[in-house]
Amino acid sequence: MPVKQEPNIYEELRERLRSARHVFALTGAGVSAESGVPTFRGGGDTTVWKGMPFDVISSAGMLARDLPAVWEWFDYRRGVLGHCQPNAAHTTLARWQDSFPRFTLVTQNVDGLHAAAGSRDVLELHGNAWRARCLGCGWREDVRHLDADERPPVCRACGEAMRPDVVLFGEMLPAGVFEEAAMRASECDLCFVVGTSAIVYPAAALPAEARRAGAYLVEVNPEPTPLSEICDMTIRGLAGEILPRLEF
Ligand code: BJW
Repeated sequence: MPVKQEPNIYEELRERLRSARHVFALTGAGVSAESGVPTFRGGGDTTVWKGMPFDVISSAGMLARDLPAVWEWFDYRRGVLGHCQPNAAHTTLARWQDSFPRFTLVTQNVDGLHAAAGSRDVLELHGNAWRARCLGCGWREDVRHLDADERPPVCRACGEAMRPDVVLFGEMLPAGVFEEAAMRASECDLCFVVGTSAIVYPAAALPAEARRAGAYLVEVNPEPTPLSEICDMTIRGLAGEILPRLEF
């Protein structure tokens, strides 16, 4: 199917937004890029830290081998995130939550910027870098409440080591979150896919599920992705510039 990218797409999309009953949005690292958060896969390269590609350090295997190194990586990441503010894409999506009979926001991001922009009930598929989780009893705690010199931190509930509460490669997603997202994807009539390379599963399966169920699928990304082919409309541009133009 030919993808649309003409000047009048904005008016067509505003019309679709005006009549939508359930808008569903899946976001990825690109939605936070204009806030200064590095993406994972950009310009043909992948993020590398201390000589390790991110998919090595952000993996279940690395967690098992070297938990302090994983903490060091996430301490570094939170050091960057601490200087980042939500951008116009985050604030537009936050406004949308009260603009439709139903709205669902699903993110792969662990940066917490959707909530910082005012979005409620965000389905965080890959967890949150600002939370720690006990390896023993599952107790969760805001990292900012933990001793920054203790790596790994020790759980106040049971004394076991804690880990960043994120989903690493080779790990299962939090129980129920993907299932909830998939159910909502199958119930939406307008689906936005914003700032994701759409290669990490199972998240990348959600837009196809929405389309299978009859939703109109829109991608906002400066680059093509494996999903572009099945989209009804692709808008090649930056999320922080495109989404505010869709105010209806
Ligand atoms: C802009 C922009 C701007 C730039 N505006 N856009 C099926 C087939 C093959 C493999 C698998 C499969 N099912 C599962 C797997 C294995 C694996 C997987 O998917 N691998 C693929 C890479 C092949 N999946 C998993 O392991 C998942 N677990 C799982 O499936 O459990 C069951 C299982 C267990 C064991 C074995 C098998 C199955 C878990 C995945 C967890 C992903 N975790 C990470 C790290 C989180 C922690 C951390 O932050 O370090 O999540 S990986 C990383 O990728 C991160 C992201 O959330 C995720 C997605 O990346 P995203 O958001 O798309 O970012 P980028 O950087 O890739 O793309 C940015 C995009 O933005 C680009 O397109 C730019 O163009 C665009 N952009 N500026 C708009 N201003």
